[in-house]
Amino acid sequence: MVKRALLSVSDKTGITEFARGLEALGVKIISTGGTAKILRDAGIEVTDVSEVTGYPEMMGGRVKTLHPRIHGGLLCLRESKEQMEEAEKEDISLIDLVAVNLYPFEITISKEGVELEEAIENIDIGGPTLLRSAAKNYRSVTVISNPSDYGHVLKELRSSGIISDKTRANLAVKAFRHTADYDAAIDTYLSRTLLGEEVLRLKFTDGVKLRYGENWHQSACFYKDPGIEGPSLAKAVQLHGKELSYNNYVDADNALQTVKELGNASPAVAIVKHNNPCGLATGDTLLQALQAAWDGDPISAYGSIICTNETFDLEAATFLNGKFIEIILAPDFKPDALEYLKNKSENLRLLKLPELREVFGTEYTYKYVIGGMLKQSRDIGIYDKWESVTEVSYPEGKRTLSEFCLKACKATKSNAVILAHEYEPGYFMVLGMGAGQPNRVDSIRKLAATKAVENLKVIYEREQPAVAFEEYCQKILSECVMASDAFFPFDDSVVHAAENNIRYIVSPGGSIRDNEVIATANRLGIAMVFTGMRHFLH
Ligand code: 93A
Repeated sequence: MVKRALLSVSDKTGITEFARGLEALGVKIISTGGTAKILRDAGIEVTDVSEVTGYPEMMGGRVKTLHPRIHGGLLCLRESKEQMEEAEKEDISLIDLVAVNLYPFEITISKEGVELEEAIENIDIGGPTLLRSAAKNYRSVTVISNPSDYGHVLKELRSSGIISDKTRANLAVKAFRHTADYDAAIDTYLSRTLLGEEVLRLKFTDGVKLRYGENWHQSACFYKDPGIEGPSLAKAVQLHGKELSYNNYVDADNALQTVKELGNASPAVAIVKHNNPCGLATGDTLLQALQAAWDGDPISAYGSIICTNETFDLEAATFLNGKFIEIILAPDFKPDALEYLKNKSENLRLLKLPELREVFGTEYTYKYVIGGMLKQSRDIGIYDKWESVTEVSYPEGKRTLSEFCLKACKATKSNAVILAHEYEPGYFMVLGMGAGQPNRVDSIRKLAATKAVENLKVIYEREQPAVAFEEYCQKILSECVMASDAFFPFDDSVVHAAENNIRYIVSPGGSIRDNEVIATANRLGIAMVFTGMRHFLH
């Protein structure tokens, strides 16, 4: 039974309707100054808190509800005979429901040029105390800390005359979470303002238990960041397939970040395996981009995660016939494509992320190391400068291909070397990639170049051009751009590039042997650009 309710809110949204609903159910309403006035003006009968406490609101409003007649009425254990007698003796009436929302501290401090005094006056003391008293006694008291819960509470009261145990428990947890967040915001602000210290606060909720972690013997959870703006896996809607695994989250996030690098101008596709894009391409159509991305490494694409910035259509879905894919992440799916893919496999996860084409809402990335957390600004941008450093000057016509190649490099684990090709005017693909090698030379010599030749073989056999493979291969390699995520410490990478007929190289530069590297490029007739921006990724 709810007989008496205390309403004290800064955000007055919906409070009149709520109070009217309570009044109609015979609930007596107690309220603080501003809230009481609004309710009275709406014709609702209200008892002032000051009438209950016998004290006026004082200290400029800093003390309103902080009184035993209020907190005794909330905290009194109904099942304790002693406490009930004590309440009676002290003339304390029980309060069964509290609706409070707090002084807008976060809004206040987000205002430009806000003074410390104003921020401090917006630290609510009585409000959190009411919420905590009511939440502590949730077995008997209902606590509402957000106007969005008024409707549900009224509905329950109307239908059963009581608030269920489950609702009271839910609302109590919500209230404690709210006061915890509120205090965290105060801590962050005052640490910075009074002490000059930065406090890292990440707010994650809705933890989803995963079946296992990176391996079967590890346990794992995924926590959503409820405040995130723009595209995020936390917002993806799963349309089909079994639940995402730990590795799925990691790889799908890489796929998302990689595709985002390529913008929205034309259909782009990233194919990710083990946190590296093994295929990446743009195209005139989604199918074309998908085919070109697939050609980047048709073997590794087995069991991969595909992300695109384009609505997934039937043509692209049909291309995947007979191919094993873990996840497709897209802004949307055409109905016939969705139907086709659903029939393709029970397990294939289809994730729709309507926000996929929006900009990312976070400027930072975080990484846990044992006993600490690393925070850094995201790796935004691809180059600081565009400096042709060789005798053969770097052709302007290779700039967009080079930019694509650098974007692929950025998304690939270090040491990363990417070979990219403009396979059709204006459309690009990764032809070979070397990722995650402790030795940069291996990334080119043993991986990127070797993979490129292997991939070209597959394309050659499919397309059957009227030239010998060797000639076909050498021509394409001579048109490719090679990007390196960091400078060349020695000239050996350039030598290996030349051995593979690579004519264009992009690297950050900045090595103490830059001169040697440039001299070797000159000797081998290679055109090279220094970008001044390194893109390590670990
Ligand atoms: O200044 S307070 O920290 N002291 C109090 O005793 C107190 N009691 C309720 N702030 C207090 N409140 C807050 O007043 C509530 O949390 C609510 O945000 C606000 C409602 O005031 P009014 O009804 O006068 O608009």
